[in-house]
Amino acid sequence: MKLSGVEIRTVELPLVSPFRTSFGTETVREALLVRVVTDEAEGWGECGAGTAPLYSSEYTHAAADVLTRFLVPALAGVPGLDAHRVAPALAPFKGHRMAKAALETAVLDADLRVRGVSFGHALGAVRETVPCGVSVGITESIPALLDAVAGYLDAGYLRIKLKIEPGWDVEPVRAVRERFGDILLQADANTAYRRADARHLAHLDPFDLLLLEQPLAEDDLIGHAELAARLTTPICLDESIVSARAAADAIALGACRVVNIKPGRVGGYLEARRIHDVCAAHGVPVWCGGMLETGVGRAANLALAALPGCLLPGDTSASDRYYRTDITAPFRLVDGHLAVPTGPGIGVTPIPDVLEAVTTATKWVPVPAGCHPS
Ligand code: OSB
Ligand code: MG
Repeated sequence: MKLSGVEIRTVELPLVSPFRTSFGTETVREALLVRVVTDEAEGWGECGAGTAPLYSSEYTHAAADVLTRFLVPALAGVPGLDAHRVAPALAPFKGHRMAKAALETAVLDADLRVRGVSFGHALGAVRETVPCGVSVGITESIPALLDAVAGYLDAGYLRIKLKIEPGWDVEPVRAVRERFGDILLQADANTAYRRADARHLAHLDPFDLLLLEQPLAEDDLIGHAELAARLTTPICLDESIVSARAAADAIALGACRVVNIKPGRVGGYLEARRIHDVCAAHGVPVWCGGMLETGVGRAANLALAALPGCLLPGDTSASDRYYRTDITAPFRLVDGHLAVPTGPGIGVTPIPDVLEAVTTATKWVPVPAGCHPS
């Protein structure tokens, strides 16, 4: 494939309800969409970064900037460009994994469209539909939380994840467990606790959570290992797992028994697949996380969620859990499951009118033909 340029588009989609976590409240999802244009096909990718660097160091404007100045130009002249050549070409640039992931995904999408192969097939998916969970934000009161959870269970979600933080942890977990009984339930702290909170977090143990996600800082694998030894609730890592090596380290240290895989956080679907494989080799179950993606990101995440080692329901919720109008044909929950797209590439494309309506900025970054033969 010969790359002629990359369009970097900022979109803003209002969320159907505010999403509050320990790191802030989102009412609008600001996302970057990357469209690569090649001589053979176009491809799409979505950047998981949010408006502010609160989940990780990345944020939308920085992602757009690094893509424009460094990442897209680095693909000029890569001979025989395909998705496998993207990460090596971008490796000199430190960090910015979500920006890199969006670009690699778009190249992979274009490549697979040319070859008529779906993302699921390319990654090794073994399921046509995937079981879905939902991530429930912090609410203003326990009754409001119980109402929200009841609505999601009525909609068919098979697993509930509660966002927690100091002051909103044991009581909401207890209330949901007591009201809804034997549901699949887990909690996500997004790094809100310290090592010294181990005794407090042990109060979650009686509630049979599937897992406790990322209680401590991103760089605190030892702290997670110490905490894991003091809790019966399995620790799952999200923010800490930035690569297959990080996953191998976390497993070797006993820092987690479960891994949340987000392709953006780890630099793309190829690294996500490697993490899946490392975890599978160690008997560590994984599941596909989410970053409030539009249909573009969701489509690719569903392919990942269909891998054999994804043994727990993911944060791969239906379009209407996030948006009144998604930018692709909406993903609908059927018996708690979403269908894995089967068309070439990610299997979906943005609906032009909807896309235009939510676009707040567009930038075209031309890629000059390189000097290498391809
Ligand atoms: O920690 O998993 C997280 C959303 C934004 C940033 C971080 C996280 C989340 C979620 C929602 O939990 C997942 C989703 O439904 O997309
Ligand atoms: Mg998380």
